[in-house]
Amino acid sequence: MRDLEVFKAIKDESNRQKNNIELIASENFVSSDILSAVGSIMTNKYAEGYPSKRYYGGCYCVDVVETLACDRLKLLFNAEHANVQPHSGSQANMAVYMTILNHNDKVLGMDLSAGGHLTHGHPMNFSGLQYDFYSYGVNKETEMIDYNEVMSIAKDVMPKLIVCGASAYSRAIDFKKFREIADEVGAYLMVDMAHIAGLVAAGLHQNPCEYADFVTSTTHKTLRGPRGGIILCKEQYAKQLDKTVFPGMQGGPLMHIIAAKAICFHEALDPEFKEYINNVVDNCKALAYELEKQGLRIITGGSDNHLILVDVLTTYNITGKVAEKVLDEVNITCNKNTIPFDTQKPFVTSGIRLGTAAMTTKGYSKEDFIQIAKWIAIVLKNHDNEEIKTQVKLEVKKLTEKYS
Ligand code: DSN
Repeated sequence: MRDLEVFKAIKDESNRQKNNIELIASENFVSSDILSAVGSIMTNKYAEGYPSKRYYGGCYCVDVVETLACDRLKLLFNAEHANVQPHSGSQANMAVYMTILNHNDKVLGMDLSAGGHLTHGHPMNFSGLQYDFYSYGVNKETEMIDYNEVMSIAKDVMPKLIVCGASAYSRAIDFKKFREIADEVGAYLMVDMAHIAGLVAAGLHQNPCEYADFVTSTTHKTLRGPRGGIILCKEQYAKQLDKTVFPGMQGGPLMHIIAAKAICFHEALDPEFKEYINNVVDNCKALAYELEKQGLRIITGGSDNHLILVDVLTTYNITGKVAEKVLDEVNITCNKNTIPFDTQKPFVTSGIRLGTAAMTTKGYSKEDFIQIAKWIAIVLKNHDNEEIKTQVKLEVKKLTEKYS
């Protein structure tokens, strides 16, 4: 019997994705080919092990997709070794830690409240529980990473591993400088490029594979693939890393997701992808510029990538939590986010995070993003005014219909 409740929720979510302006910086819309692979019969197959070294029979078809995925991924990022089996970005990070660290080893990562990720040492996450994490943040004036300060903290801590990469940082990260810092203190360097992987693939950001011992990422976000994780590393760590992922950490890989990852890398190798990422970045600059023109304070004063952080508390005296809710009321979806040196709790926050990857996939232009910035400003400024919100919601509907 068909599960009507679940299929109703899927239909409702499909309508939500059609009718809303999606500005969550970590989300995107996959191609129909990727969607077909995710929903394919590859999900039926067990394939513990690696291509041609499996613990199950009948793996000759899934071997083809996993080999294609690894080869394409290495080509995309000019990497020596690739593992496409991690189920998520968090598990990719966990696999690297388990490969090179022992319990309680010292690690230096970016503070979550300054833009880092949970798995970069948050005390409630496995990373902070298993390892002795220290953190660096951003400079109070510039709100950007201060590499001299990172060097100084690294020299004090003498970590075994330095983790860089972020979930809410709108500026380019200098991986070469991080390599210099890691070398100075004799640490491994891991880059979590989950947010900017698409920019790296398109050549719009320094390639961390040139500098880091390990590079992890998710395949959704700017890379525009299925939800999942990947790890790239130098050949010298390949054998140990593969062993950590399987049998160390995971059992059977998700072959339908690996098939979709292979398609994602194929799409990202196409010259059209570069054009897409160029548009993502241009659209983000246009969004930041117009929001600032409307009087909103943008963290760091702008963006080099696909996202911006907006300080709504200073500008309109509302919290990120309220801003997220009010924008949702007019069908603009974003997430509340802490800003550097935030005075509010993580579930409340002073800011919102906005990204341009998803709506650029739908074809939105700079002019559209300028219009969206105007709507955001007017709605936040008049967050109690039902008439204004109703009017903006109608205008949002016209725009989303134009692209559906
Ligand atoms: N870091 C989250 C985000 O950027 O939305 C995902 O793990």
